[in-house]
Amino acid sequence: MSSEYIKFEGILFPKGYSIKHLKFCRDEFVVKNTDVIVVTYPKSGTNWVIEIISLIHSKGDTTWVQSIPIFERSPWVEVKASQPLLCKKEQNGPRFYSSHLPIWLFPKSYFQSKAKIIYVMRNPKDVIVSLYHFTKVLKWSPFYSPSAVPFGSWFDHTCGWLSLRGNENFLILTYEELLQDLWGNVEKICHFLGTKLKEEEVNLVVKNASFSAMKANKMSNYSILPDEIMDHSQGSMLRKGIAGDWKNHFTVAQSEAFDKLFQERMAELDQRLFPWD
Ligand code: PPS
Repeated sequence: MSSEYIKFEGILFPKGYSIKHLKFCRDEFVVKNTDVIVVTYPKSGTNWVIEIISLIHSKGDTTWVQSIPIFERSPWVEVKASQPLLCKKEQNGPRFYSSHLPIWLFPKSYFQSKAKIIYVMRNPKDVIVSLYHFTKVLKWSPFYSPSAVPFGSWFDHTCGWLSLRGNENFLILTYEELLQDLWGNVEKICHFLGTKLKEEEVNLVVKNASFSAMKANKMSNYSILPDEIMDHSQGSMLRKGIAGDWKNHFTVAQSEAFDKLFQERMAELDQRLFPWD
């Protein structure tokens, strides 16, 4: 496993990122009013929401999600390989892209735009479990320590982005609520995007964005990435797809220590923002 990584503005990034492209992204990338951006801390359900918005865009039809890789349908804006694609991307309707950046490294032009952001959160205990397993699969991941995780602290990331809550172009979703009520959340996303779908189209989106459908779709499950990037023998991007797997990994002491930290860092915020246990 590679231990290469870069640091930009004190934040750790895996291989595949560069300071030049992170700077371009923050200072020069031009966000358009019609853009739809999925923003997350890693392992929070990014690909799930990309699949959902792809399917909403195609009214539940699977042609697009089964023919174009998910990372081309919604490229990562901060990744060097994505930027030329996004800068020339002229598609019918909005541009879709994704980001794991903390708010202070995000394209500055966003803050003068009407672009729509969907911010997806997940129980940070499940985030770290998912990241732990994915680190074994993704050869670009360095070994992480508690003080050095990719994209910085979950607390800083979450508090930063939650400062935008209440803005009409900013929708907050949680992984746990998607699991509990995918139908209701697809409707919520349609409403946010201003897309009207018939009931049978919503049903198709729900069916085709399920864990099993995504796991079976080679354009969404990352199995097409070459062995230089992913060690497919170690697992897959779509691993378990459940809430609460942390209970199989954390000791009681680790869980209590984390809860204490969570209280210290998040006490000021409305706890209904965090619907997990
Ligand atoms: S990444 O690498 O940061 O972009 O990963 P991300 O997509 O944010 O998160 C990966 C986790 O999301 C789970 N996942 C899903 N869960 C339920 N249903 C669907 N359709 C789905 N698609 C992705 C995926 O399994 C990872 O979670 P874990 O806990 O590892 O299974």
